[in-house]
Amino acid sequence: MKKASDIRPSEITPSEVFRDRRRWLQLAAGASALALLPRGVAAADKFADLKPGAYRIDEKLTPYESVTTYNNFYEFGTDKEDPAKRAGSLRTRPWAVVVDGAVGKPRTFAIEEILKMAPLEERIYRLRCVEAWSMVVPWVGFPLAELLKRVEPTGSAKFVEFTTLLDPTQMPGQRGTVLDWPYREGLRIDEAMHPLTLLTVGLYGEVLPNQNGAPIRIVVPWKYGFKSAKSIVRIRLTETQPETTWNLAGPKEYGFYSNVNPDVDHPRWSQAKERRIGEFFKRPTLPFNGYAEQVAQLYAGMDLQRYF
Ligand SMILES: Nc1nc2c(c(=O)[nH]1)N[C@H]1C(S)=C(S)[C@@H](COP(=O)(O)O)O[C@H]1N2
Ligand SMILES: [Mo]
Repeated sequence: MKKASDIRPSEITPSEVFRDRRRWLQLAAGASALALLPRGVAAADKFADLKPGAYRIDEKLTPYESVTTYNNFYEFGTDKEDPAKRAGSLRTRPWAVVVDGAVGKPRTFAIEEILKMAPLEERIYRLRCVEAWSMVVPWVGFPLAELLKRVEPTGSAKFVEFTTLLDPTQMPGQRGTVLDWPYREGLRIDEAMHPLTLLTVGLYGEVLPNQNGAPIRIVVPWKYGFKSAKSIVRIRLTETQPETTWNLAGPKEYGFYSNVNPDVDHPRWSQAKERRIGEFFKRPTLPFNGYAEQVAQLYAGMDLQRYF
């Protein structure tokens, strides 16, 4: 690892600059600023030796404070502020992820094994919520494909299902019926194997705060945010298209594919524009959230109005 004094200014990434500023603000403001930090995020939770990953967009990062206090995580309530306030009850150790279904070598991975499975990289992705707001987040993780390869998917594996932890004692929102718990999402196998699909364990160089889906979540940057399931405990490969929570909740509003598409409106609002958190004017939404060059080929010949 490099010492701080060895790093030339040109090597310092925006997130490092931001973290330094935040550290300084904490020192300046003392305990009151520290109280804003999600529980469990301390100096020891920083990742050492993070490499800038292959995919990094050159747009202003959404501030750490917004990324960690404006969240959708219905297991902790439906208001954007609820997860940051209430997700402290989630216990992220011990944690394991079952990977099974249509695979040659089904396995349960302890979170510690996953953290050492492949080099962790920092990737700066757009996140576009179906509610027509967006963020730019420096995630930490590695391609989901790395993990899937280890369990040897069979020839009949066509889809991948992700399941969030089910435990109403830790996740108070699960005591209500706002969604059909546990939260489930799914991808086609080629989408899951695509190098952009990130198995995510951190953001801003630190372990994921609970409200962002600790200790492990998926991030699929060309799809609406709800496809990116948080705090997952199971990854199952299937032969048929899995049921998904939001599609069950509103099949006319939330399709299985849910690729970001400015030409297919939500029945109750337009998807043509989005508000970047922290900005006043809306900006146009890009097909596949700006990742068309990388992923449009996956959908060649498909009617994207029908398969929305
Ligand atoms: N288990 C679970 N995963 C979830 C959600 C949820 O409510 N529960 N919300 C989704 C939605 S709608 C979005 S926009 C993103 C938000 O991720 P973030 O809070 O890290 O920005 O998480 C997604 N993953
Ligand atoms: Mo979302």
